[in-house]
Amino acid sequence: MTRRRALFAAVVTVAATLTVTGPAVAEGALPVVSPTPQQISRTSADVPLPSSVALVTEPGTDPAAKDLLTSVLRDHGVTTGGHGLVIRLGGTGRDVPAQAEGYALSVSRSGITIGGRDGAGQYYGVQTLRQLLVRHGHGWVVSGATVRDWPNMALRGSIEGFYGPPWTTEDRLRQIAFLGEVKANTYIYSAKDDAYLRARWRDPYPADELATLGQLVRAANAHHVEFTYALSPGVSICFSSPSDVAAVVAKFQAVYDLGVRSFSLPFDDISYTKWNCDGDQAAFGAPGQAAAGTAQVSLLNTITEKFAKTHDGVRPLQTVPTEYSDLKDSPYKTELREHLDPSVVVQWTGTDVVPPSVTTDEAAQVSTVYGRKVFLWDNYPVNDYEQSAGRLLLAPYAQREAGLSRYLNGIVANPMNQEAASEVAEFGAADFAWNDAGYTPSRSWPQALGRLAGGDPRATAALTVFADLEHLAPTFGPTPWQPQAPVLAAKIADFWAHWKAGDHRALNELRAYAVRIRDAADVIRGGRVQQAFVTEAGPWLDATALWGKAMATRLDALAAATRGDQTRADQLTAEADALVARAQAVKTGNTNRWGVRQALVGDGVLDTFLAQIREQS
Ligand code: 14T
Repeated sequence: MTRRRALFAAVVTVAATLTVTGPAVAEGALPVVSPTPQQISRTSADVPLPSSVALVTEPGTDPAAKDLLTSVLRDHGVTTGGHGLVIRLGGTGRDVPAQAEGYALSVSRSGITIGGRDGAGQYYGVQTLRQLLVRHGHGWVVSGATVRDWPNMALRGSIEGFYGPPWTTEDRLRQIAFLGEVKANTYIYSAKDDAYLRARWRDPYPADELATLGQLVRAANAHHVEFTYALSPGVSICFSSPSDVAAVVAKFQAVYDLGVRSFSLPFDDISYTKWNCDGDQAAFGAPGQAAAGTAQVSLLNTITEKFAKTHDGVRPLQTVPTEYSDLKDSPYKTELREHLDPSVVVQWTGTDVVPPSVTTDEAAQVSTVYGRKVFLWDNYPVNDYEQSAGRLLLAPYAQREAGLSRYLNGIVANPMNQEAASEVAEFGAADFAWNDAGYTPSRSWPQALGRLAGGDPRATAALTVFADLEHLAPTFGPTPWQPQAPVLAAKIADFWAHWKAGDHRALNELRAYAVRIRDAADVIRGGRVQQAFVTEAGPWLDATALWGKAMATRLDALAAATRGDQTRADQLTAEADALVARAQAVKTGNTNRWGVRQALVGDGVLDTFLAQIREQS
């Protein structure tokens, strides 16, 4: 008898009482599971979910995975009373993949088995099971699937690294739970407003702030998320000073004691060609790029030796080099390549701070330059820079090339000041980092929107219309890397083609879409959409309703003019003008570094079209 059989022997009697039918009829499409599993197939007919199940665990069962399974079942009206369908949750079994965080899951009439390579694997197996539950009549069925799954990249998640109003504790707790849901394992705490991370990096936290951090760390651990503590001493550190090195260790020790096991020392956005003390000149020579590299390497290697390698359970130290947004070799990068401890994880943002795409060629080059796989700090959907002022960035996660997992050990998305709205892009980033080869924006994005809409189909459709109007993804230059409102733009192009050919039915079609724009805000607010998103998106939703109404009214004016009723047309044009003025007056609120701005909606597409159509009516 295998170890697993022995452990499960206690429930054999329960299983035996079930009526086992002949070979199951295995047919029908499986629900979409996100992130896309490495292997998933239908191997059984769907299994009805009874109101009570027998939950069988082992001594090695992960407590977070068990809690999650219990709550998923409870949410579907199922108790774990000990009778009914058998659900086994535990450690490695025959089919469990060898990769860290991997899991195997099988669903059949004889029971459900989830085996994980480690605790995270078990937890992810349960996250997949949750997505296999499908409504059937008044109850639920479990899709008859067999899954073998593991991540392609070891580090997946987000970095709170933006400027401007920070996330609240509530935002951070919501984010951590979200990350666990999408099988992401990393939240890097690099909040620009936390003075104890940068300007006052030497100072210990006051008790209340330490308590709040502790709350976040506990939440992270409960969701299999590594709370990564990123201390940025670069602004004032004296690299050669033993007391400054001791201050870094003391700061790390304080959060280690809260349960933190992952650490970063970022050197981004500092001036690296001047020293902060005379001692550094003596220790590392005249200031310059190579000397800066030597000094940073000395700190990173010392902290690796003195802290990371001497403390139980601590992960490899991470850093953001001062040169983080290009591929070119340099004296600074040469120092890192040649002398940085090979365990240290190096971040990189791409060919620019906000690159138009990330390709495998680029990642291959940068991994050669840094002498290791790199960790992508992905500056999407962050909206703290001028080109993103007035915007929510709701386009899909895109333009990252399949195959990046050969050169990247992970991806963290730098999000918006708006936490819930960031989950749209982050969902895609987590999906891609898990399985880059299996990733398609056209499959992932609707899942992300559907999730935000709480599975409400009408609200999902309304969110899709809204997100199209918040689709522009800027770069630091004048050219966006994703266009504004591609769906609306295509509908408008189609309208003009028909209209100019004398086909006036096109007007009704486009008007129907204007009505969907007009009503999207009400549908979103009235549906099962995540409340935090509705609150964050408030001004943009208000503006969308006005723009939609203006568009419908303009089309009505065009229709009136076309049938020769110019009086009515003029009246409608005036009404539309007033609506446009009101739409343009909607402000964002002071929620970003850029302050109060116009809440932009479909800009460059919707406003342009309304101006064009005004000429014709
Ligand atoms: F360290 C980094 F990888 C990074 O991206 N740093 C900042 C980041 O905190 C910020 O959210 C992001 C988007 O604005 O860009 C980086 O900050 C910059 C970098 C610039 F080159 C801000 C302005 C710049 F001109």
